[in-house]
Amino acid sequence: MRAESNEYIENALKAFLPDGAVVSYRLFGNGHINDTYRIECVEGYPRFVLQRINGEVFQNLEALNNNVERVTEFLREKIKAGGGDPDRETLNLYPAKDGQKHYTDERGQCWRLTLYIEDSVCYDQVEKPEDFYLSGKGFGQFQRMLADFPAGKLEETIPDFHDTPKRLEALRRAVEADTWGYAGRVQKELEFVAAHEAETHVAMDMLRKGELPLRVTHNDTKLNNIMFDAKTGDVLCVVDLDTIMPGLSIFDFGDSIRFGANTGAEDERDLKKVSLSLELFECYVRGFLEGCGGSLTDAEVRMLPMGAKLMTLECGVRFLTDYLEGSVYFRTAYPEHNLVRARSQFALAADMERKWDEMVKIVEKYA
Ligand code: GN1
Ligand code: MG
Repeated sequence: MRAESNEYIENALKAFLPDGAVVSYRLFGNGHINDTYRIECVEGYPRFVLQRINGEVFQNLEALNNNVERVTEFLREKIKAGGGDPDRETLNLYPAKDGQKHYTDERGQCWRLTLYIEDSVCYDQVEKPEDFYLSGKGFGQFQRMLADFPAGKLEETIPDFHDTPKRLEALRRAVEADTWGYAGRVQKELEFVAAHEAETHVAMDMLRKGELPLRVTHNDTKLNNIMFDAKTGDVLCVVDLDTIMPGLSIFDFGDSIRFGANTGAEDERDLKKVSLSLELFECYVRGFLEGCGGSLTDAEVRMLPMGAKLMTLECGVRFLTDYLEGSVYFRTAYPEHNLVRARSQFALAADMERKWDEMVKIVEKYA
């Protein structure tokens, strides 16, 4: 696991908080990209979450900070206007001593501090189907809240993030380079990808033809990127706003299904445990469509199952690429971790194909 040296963490904390305010810090959460810590303070201070933003992944930190600041300010006002609690229902960036909402250390590493949301929980796997329905509603509402956010003010923090054909090109380059000599081990996976190549173009083609609208989307709608109220059980706050960019609604729908409607974990080794739960799929469809509140076009609704398959295939392709490149992008716990993840994604995509007609029928039922 990547983790920063204490000296850097403490220096970062000093940029935000007065000496003596911090009591302790510890690694927090299960994100694959940034380093995240929970900060305990002396009485009189709230608890915080400190993050070092991964500058290898996010090469344009200025754009990222702008996006997150603008979106959270916008959401704050929306939540206030709707009678909600902006301190709990969106991320709150805590300013550094110099007034900036982030701090860059002497190595150029960027840090931010947000309020820890008390009495909240998040899940790495669905425990109750109702929670998954609520997460769908939450991500749908999130998208609807941002519907009138001026998309022109958002920068692309990672260009072509969900351009699946480009992700396949990157895989091809990794196979050609075969830096670590692993390509021979993944022939079966490469065949699976090749067999699906043609359909990976479908969403980007529809976007280009104007058949799917460009919206402001979250782009990383895993179940563990939404917080629930520990007391009421209701969905509270969408987090991990680093990839908010113009995108397609079916990406947000699809990534949630990829992660949350899988009967196994994202990194399940036993592929017999990996499958699409149609029950959970249905819960999410119901929640997401409710949350979007009729704002999706017929074409978007019709393409929801395809969004799920594309995001699953694409994520598998990204894990496989990273495996071939020596696991430099996603945080891993052991050497084959990205290969295990890729295999489970492909197994899930294959199961979606077996259940395709049912998926389509479920979407039609709620459309
Ligand atoms: C990363 O940061 P985290 O763990 O929420 C990744 C997503 C992947 C996901 C796979 C910026 O998300 O795109 O879908 O891992 N984030 C980035 O679990 O690449
Ligand atoms: Mg996350």
